[in-house]
Order: sequence, then C-alpha cells, then structure tokens
Amino acid sequence: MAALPSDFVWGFATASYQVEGAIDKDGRGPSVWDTFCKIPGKIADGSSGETACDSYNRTAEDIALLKSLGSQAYRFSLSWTRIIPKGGRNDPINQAGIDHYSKFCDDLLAAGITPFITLSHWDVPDELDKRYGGLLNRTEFPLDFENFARVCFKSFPQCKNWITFNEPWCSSILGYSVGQFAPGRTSNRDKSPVGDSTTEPWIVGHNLLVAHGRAVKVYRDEFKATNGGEIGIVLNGDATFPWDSSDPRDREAAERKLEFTIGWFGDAIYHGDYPASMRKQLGDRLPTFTPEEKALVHGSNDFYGMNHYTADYVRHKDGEPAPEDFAGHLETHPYNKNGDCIGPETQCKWLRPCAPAFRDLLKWLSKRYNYPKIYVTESGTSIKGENDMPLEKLLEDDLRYQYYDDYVKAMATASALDGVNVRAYFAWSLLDNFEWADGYETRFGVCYVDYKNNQKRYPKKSAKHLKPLFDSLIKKA
Ligand code: GBH
Repeated sequence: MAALPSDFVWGFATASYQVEGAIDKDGRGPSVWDTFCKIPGKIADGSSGETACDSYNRTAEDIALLKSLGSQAYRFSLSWTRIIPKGGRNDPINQAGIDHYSKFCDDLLAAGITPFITLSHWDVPDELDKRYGGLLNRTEFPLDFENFARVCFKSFPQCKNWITFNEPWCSSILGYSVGQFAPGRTSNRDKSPVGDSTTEPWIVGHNLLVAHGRAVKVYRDEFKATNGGEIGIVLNGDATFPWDSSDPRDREAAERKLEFTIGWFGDAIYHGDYPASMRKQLGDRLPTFTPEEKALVHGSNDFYGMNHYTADYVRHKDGEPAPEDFAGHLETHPYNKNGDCIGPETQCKWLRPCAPAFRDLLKWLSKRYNYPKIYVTESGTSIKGENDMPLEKLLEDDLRYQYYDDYVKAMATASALDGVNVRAYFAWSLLDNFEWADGYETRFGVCYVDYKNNQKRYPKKSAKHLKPLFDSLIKKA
C-alpha cells in the first residue's frame, strides 16, 4: 500500500538546547534556558542542558547514526547565542558558531541528509531578555530576530529548508502564563515574583508572529531567489474530541481549543487576523495588528510546520472565563462521557497516543487553511516508566514502535484519501534528551542515551522501524 508521494521526506528532529551541551564552548552566550535551569525547583531532576547529549562535540557520531537509520533529512535548531552571543543586531557575531553549523550542514549533505533548520527553538538570548524584556518587546525583538535570521540565511546557503520559530504557543503560554518554561513569568506568585498571565502571553504571541513575518520578508526579498528554498513556522496542536458529542457546547469547546492553540497563529498567518473566539474572550488584551504588521504576517508561510503528539476530550465550562484562562474556557479529559479512553498512558500527563485523531487534525488544518503543504516537523511519544527500565527492556520500546506505525499510517491515509498535502515527517526525537522542565527523566528518543556512561547512544526498536515503514508507504518515483 503506497500512499505517500514519491518526493515525501522523512527524518528525525532535535533542538539545540536539548541535545548540544557544551554551553560555554567556542564563545556561546547564555540563553533564557540556562538562566531558568539555575532556579531551584524549575526542572524536575534539578538538571540543565549543560551536557545533554553532548551533540555539539559529536556531530560526526550523530550524522553516522542518522545515516544508519536511513534518515533522509534532519531537523535541528540553531543556538542563537552561539552565533550572536548577546543576540542583538548591534552585538558582535561569533564566527566560531557560524563555522560550527556551516560544517554541520556540509557534513549532513555529504552523508545524503537534507538539513531542516529551526532558527529558534525557545532558547532566546538571555541578554535580550535582560536588555528589553525579550519576547515582550514589540519593536526590538522582531528587529533583532530579523537580523539573526539574515545572518543565518547568508551564512548557511547550503540549507534550503527554514523554520523561524518552534511552537510559539509554548513560548507564550508556558513561558509567560503558566511559568513552567523559561523565562518563567506568571501571575502565580508562588512560582514567580514577576509576570501577568492576563496580558503577557498574548503580547508575546503577537511579537513572535511579527518577528516570524520579518524573517520571512528578509528571506523572500534577499535570499529566496538564490537560495531556492522555503520558510515557515512550526505550530503545536493537540487534536480534540467533544467530551459529550451530543452536547453542542462541548462540540464548540472542542473547536475553540483548536482555535486557541492552532488558530491563534495559523489564522493570523493564513487569514490575516486572530480567531473571533479569541477576540471575544480576550478583548483588547489580545493585541491588534497594525497594517504594517498584518502585511508582514499574512501569507508568511511557504509550508505549515505541524508538531503533533496527542488528543484530548474537551468539555465546556460554565460561567465566565477566568482572566488568566488561556485555553478557551474548557477542560480536557482522557475519558469521554461514555467512559471511552483516548489512549494509553505514557510518561507525560499530557500525552496519550491516538492515531485516528492525527488524520482528523490533518483534515481540519487542510480545510481551514486551504490545503497548504504540510510538513510534520515533530511527532513521537514517551513511555511510562522507561527511565527506570533495564537497558534490554527499554530497547524493546513497543509502545513507541506502535505509535510510529499507527501515526505514520494515519498520515498516509489522510494523504491518499482526504486530499491532505503532507510532504514530510520528522520523528521526535533522534535521541533521548533534555526534556525541558521534565529534565532527563522523560525520554522521547528513538535512540537511548546513557547519560551515566559518556552519553553512549543505543538505537531502540522504534528507530529501526521508520525506514521500512516509509519504504512501504512512499510511492516509487
Ligand atoms: C514539543 O512540544 C517540543 O517542541 C519539544 O522540544 C519537546 O521535547 C517535545 O514536544 C516533547 O515534549 O502542560 O497540559 O498545558 C510538544 C508540545 C504542547 C506538549 C504543550 C506539552 C503542554 C500540555 N507541547 N503541551 S499542558
């Protein structure tokens, strides 16, 4: 059953702060995550990205691993502060950082692996946060990001696949409303002395969109003709089902959850404005696009970058939404009204595999945004208790193996039967790595990393499944 187009691309994904380590090497400056990890209690195991998988020092080893698994492409992110240690447009550029990533791209290409670069996967320069409030600054941040992007487009012409930001929802909501991610701002004074969950996440989301739009404009005006590649943003989005499908209020809530996560950014990019449901609930706490901003943001995706992991049952809430509500006045549940379970437990409270929902969400996105080209830029799962299993047992990661089998086949069905224009898939992640606030206890890798023994990598059963799986689904040219 061949159901994916012959030019379909698949591979594995990582992000700089989660895998690189070597945080002080070759002139790298600190990011907000270096600072956040130092605050006691923020990271589950008290760890940080200080060593992580040591990938900065093991590029050859990682490339050989990718090659051995048959990976056609590799999605990785740049550490902005390796390239511009202080981050700003008038700050010095660090040639050592550029040389590192330039060689990495060359080495990937020499191994037959296509680089997909994410410019910024949450590790915003700490200096910019201190200098002017980082993502909160509507003028300075987009200009500094634009400059960083230009330096990268100029320095890495061998890369043709560009992503501006990873999951702006997480930067905004988890960084400025919940306070679970760097820089950890929130109205919850038990967690942070600073922050305003009622306004800041919406300002940050807006500024990320404008910064994305600025980088895209630079790419299109100054580089696209010679580089010949593409650029887009990556959005997270869990699928939804109504808790009680016979209750119109739950059906609306399920739709509203998609609008508050995906539509927040997707509607701005594809339709030129925020969803009406968000405006209705948030009023003028949600910024308004100036004509100049709208021109930057509207139409700024060459492809839709989709990170997708899981699904929820959604139940409406009664009464008025709380001022700090960011979800759209609703609750999520692993069970529906009939007692059906969405999927098995994993190590993450938020993640339960449910492959049919992936097909549904691909359809939803395609319809809402007029059948854009979709790259699935992340998809994957943790496994309950994996960190405590003996090596022989955890290498037989059947739940993850089944996850990829089911999810990739659901995607292939959407491609073959639903008119969904999906053209790439990246498994998250190549390696077990620094899982942000969960530290190293939660593992997402298709390869096990032995942090106690020189970060040695061991492919799990799932790692070896992706090549035969895609070989069976991609049409022969
Ligand atoms: C991705 O985000 C990240 O891009 C990647 O760096 C990370 O390692 C990977 O997932 C695995 O976590 O706390 O109930 O509000 C995943 C998308 C969306 C997952 C928000 C957690 C928060 C749920 N994330 N979600 S909740």
